[in-house]
Amino acid sequence: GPQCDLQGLWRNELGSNMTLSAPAADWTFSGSYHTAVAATTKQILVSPLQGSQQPPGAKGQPTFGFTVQWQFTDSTTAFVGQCFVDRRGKEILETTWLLQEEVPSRRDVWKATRVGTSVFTRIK
Ligand code: B9F
Repeated sequence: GPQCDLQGLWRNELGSNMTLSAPAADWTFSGSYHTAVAATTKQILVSPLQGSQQPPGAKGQPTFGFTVQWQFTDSTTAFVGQCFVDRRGKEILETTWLLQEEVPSRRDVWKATRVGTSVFTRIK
């Protein structure tokens, strides 16, 4: 079937946009993330991401992971997921994320991590 290509411009259900670069020879990639939501009064800044993927196998629907270092807050989000091609040949990224908030002390670690799922579709 058709291969799923991570490179390009993607949008999720929140309206967040990200661009992913072509993978390097070792299947690492970089990109940028523009979140549509932030739950903070701070101004949202486009933030860098770094990731890697499995080499596309026979099915061409590789798993991948990347982390985003937010440029406007002391927190990090890690995404893992898989790239799928549907019957119409449309590419979709099905992901799960962990958002780690910086907390003042170990006493607060219990509330430091949020989890969610996100679906990205290609816009370019
Ligand atoms: O909302 C995050 C944040 C961290 C500390 C103050 C604000 C930063 C942006 C995260 C964006 C997330 C969503 N956007 C998206 O596209 S990453 C997963 C979601 N998918 C207050 C304290 C901790 C969170 C909110 Fe904060």
